[in-house]
Amino acid sequence: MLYHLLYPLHTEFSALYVFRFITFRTIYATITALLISFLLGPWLIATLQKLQIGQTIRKVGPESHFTKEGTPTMGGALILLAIILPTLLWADLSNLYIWVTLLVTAGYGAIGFVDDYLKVVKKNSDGISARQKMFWQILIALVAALILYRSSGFDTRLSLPFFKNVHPDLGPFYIPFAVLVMVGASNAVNLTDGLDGLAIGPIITASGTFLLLAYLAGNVKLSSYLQISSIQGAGELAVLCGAMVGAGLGFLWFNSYPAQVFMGDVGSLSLGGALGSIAVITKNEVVLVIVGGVFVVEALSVIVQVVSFRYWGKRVFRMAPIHHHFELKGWPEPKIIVRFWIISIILALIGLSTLKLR
Ligand code: 57M
Repeated sequence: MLYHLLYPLHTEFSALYVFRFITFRTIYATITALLISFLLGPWLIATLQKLQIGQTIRKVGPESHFTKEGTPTMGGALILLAIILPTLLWADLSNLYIWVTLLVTAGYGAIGFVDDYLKVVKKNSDGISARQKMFWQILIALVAALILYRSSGFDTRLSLPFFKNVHPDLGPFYIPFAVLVMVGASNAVNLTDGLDGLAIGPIITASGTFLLLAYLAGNVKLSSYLQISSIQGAGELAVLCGAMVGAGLGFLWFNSYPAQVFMGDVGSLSLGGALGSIAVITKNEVVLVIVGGVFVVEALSVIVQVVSFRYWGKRVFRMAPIHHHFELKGWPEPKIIVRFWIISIILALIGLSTLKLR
């Protein structure tokens, strides 16, 4: 909004020319998101506590979690606000990619909100059924994928790190592929969100990485120098990624061990969906598997555990997702969290290195 209001005035006030720069608007979107989180965080936590919107802890889980009973949840609503508002303020709102990403983020947030609301407020322990959740996730991703597919100049060729000359053209199959990436990312982040700060840490590193990747993809000179897909308009997503970094850091302030608030499905589903859609738009779906490796491993640990238990009656991990395995091995919660963060930073660096390894 500010871009549309203030940039045109640069002919009279030359200082306003700065609003043209994505870098400037990205920095201020990050700061705005941080301010929103810091200003509203304490109020939100107090309100959630007053309304008794607290987490119920399942008794089958690690004992260390029993003390977390009643911790306010649905803090993801604040994350959403701290992403959407700064994006509306600082991004170029004529950019299609911004709206597609906001559609997936807010849409998945709405699914998560209804699920949390049913579980926590209405005390319906199952929330929305897994099947219904999947239906709405696929539907929203499908709408987003169709909009992208029909947009002018959308490239249906897959971009692969390490193989600069291999670009398999998926044609219309790009649509189900994009849906898979968005739905998969959303559910993987949801599974990861089981220890204080465990999901939001890697979300911050992944958003920061995609901030850079989006900026580079949108810059004609830099993308051609790096031999990556050049996507006109993708650079604007750096502003949204900046807001994600700010919102993530602001939330971590309150979610760090011992957490004062959990994000709930409203946070985890929407953040995963946001990352998935940004990866699709910037043609970094495979890079997302590396950068979001923590989420991938968490999801794989569940698949391996379920398959092995169902077919061989044996558990591979003491408990899945894998963070529970380490908890049951006796690792203190903060140690698991920080080690997973360290791994996510290493993976982000490897993901960035693929820019040169093509
Ligand atoms: C959500 N939710 C957390 C919080 C958070 C198929 C199966 C593997 C599914 C999986 C599952 O349901 N995962 C999705 C995980 C829950 O957190 C809430 O949920 C939101 C995210 N959606 O924001 O509102 C608990 O996680 C802890 N937590 C923190 N700090 C945080 O910042 O400590 C969350 C955020 C919270 C809190 O304790 O209550 C969750 O874990 O439930 N199911 C599981 O993960 C279960 N695993 C399982 O059943 N494993 C079996 C299967 C795979 C065969 C096995 O290994 O044998 C475990 N979940 C729990 N207890 N709670 C089992 C033990």
